[in-house]
Amino acid sequence: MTLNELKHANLKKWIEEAVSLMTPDSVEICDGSQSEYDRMLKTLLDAGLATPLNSEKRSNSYLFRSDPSDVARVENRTYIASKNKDDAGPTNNWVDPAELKKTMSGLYKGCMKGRVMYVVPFSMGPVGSVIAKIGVEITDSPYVVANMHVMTRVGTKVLSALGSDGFFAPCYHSVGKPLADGEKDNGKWPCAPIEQKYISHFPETREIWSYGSGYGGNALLGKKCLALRIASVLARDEGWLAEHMLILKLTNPKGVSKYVAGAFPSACGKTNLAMLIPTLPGWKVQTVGDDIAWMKFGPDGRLYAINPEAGFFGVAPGTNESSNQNAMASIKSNTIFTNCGLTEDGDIWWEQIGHGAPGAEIIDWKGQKKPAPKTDKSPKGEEIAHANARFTAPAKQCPVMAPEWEDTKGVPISAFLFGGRRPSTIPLVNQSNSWAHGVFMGSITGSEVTAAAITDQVGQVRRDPFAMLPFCGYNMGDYFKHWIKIGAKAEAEGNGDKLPKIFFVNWFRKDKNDKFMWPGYGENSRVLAWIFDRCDNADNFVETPIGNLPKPGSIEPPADVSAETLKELCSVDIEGWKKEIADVRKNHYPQFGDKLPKELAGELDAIEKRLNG
Ligand code: SAT
Ligand code: MN
Repeated sequence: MTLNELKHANLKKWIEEAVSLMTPDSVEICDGSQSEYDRMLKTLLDAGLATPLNSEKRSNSYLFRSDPSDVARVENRTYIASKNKDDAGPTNNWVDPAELKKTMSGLYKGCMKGRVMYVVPFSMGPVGSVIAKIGVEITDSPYVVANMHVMTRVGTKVLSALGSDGFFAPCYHSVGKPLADGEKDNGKWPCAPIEQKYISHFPETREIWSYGSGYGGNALLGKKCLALRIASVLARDEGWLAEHMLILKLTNPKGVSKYVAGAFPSACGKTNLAMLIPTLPGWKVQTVGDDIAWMKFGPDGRLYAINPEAGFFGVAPGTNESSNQNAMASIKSNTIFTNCGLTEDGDIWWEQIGHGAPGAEIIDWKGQKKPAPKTDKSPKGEEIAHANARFTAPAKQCPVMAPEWEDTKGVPISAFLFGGRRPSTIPLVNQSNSWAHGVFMGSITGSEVTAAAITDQVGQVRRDPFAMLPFCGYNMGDYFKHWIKIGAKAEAEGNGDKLPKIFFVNWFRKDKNDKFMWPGYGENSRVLAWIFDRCDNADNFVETPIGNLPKPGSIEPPADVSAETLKELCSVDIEGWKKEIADVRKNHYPQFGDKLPKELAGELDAIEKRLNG
């Protein structure tokens, strides 16, 4: 399709404006076909950016190596440019939208010289469903086009759904590396220096402007930018929820199923949990989504969730046949790998893949030859794969996708999980005693910082409310209020008992020797089973000052966990919690000022009183 054939006048006008600003050599409107995907990969091969993998091991799959400055989301270059600073709130970077547009227009001027401008119409959620949102991403990166093909629904079918005047979120993206006459990428990942990278959101106009990065959430604008930051604003305005949550289907030995949604910060094992293989006999987990959930109330008063994505952008290191067999099966073919190692026999490799690398040498994520590791570990600082190396794979390749994963009605959620990497204090599982208490739990979520974002805080515990700290498109205090309101609305309509039950989980407790106390992975099914029964009001809990914990004996310990360790994991560390609460009172809640809902201030007082009582 050509620009002139576009039926949507505003879309056409918006593209024309971008063309005159960015001056690409040509424009292509993406149709979403397999041949288009193949053409993108061919272009990337010709530019020396893609390495085809051994097709006997991984058919139709490619490896990319990014620039070392462009390996993860850049949180300090991510902006929420609402008209009022207060609407972005204390946890977002804010710049006046007019000023930011001026700066970025300067950068965008001529930025696509020597390149093709691809116009990517994409749908978050199944095309044409009432719940889906359409975006159009303009990009000069064929790598982004190929990834968008996997992660979203792309092409002509989206333009048809858009019609001549439908709403779309306009998304600009450029890698920020124009080419001089005759210049080619020649194997060098194009991007701009860090101080020129901008990942900007204009919530009032639903616009996204991204410049300078070609990596993951910085560049695949349907994901964190649209499906979380902009969608969270839409959800606030329209009374629904856009959350950083996996969605899984849990079936008990009697064949009864419930759906669970869980919020965990990036790189805390959402993909592993969503595809878990239970060690508990007779239980089954199937996947609906691994990263994002959009939820609305159904006519029956229950909250229904859809996964707006079509693929997985998963963390590679640590993924292996025992940690996540289903992810390993999902990435056997048609997969894009970024910043993994390359073995002598043309396959990918990463730390904790479960085996050493074959042959004598391996090529690391920076393109350097290294001795092939004999085990699946590398000394610190000498990793073969980057800690945030990723795979991009179609969801439909996952052997345990729930058949209803694309159902436009969504799936009814019975439980919400919140969690993070917490080496101390936080028990294995803890159920809130009310909706407001659950919102309180979500609001104080903390985690050790991972490599999913470029920051100097890796390893430290930081508060990451609802795992949304980097993804909330408005004032986090108002976001808490929105969650309180969702509960109040259900209560007012007599549907309070249909709200999902709320749990806080922690798979990452460590003992005094710095060893994990809980094996995690498939063994987490023991905790899921307890949660399942809790949703049916089973008598499997004890009330404590911090919430409902498992009654002794209600969770059978895994073979390598002693009864004593399990007891410790399921008890209240009163002194640790007093410190936790004092930290919330002193360092966390005050930043929200009078935006902090009184319900949460009340929960803080109440838990403090219970701990002291
Ligand atoms: O934002 S990304 O999609 O790059 C990855 C993440 O943070 O989960
Ligand atoms: Mn994520």
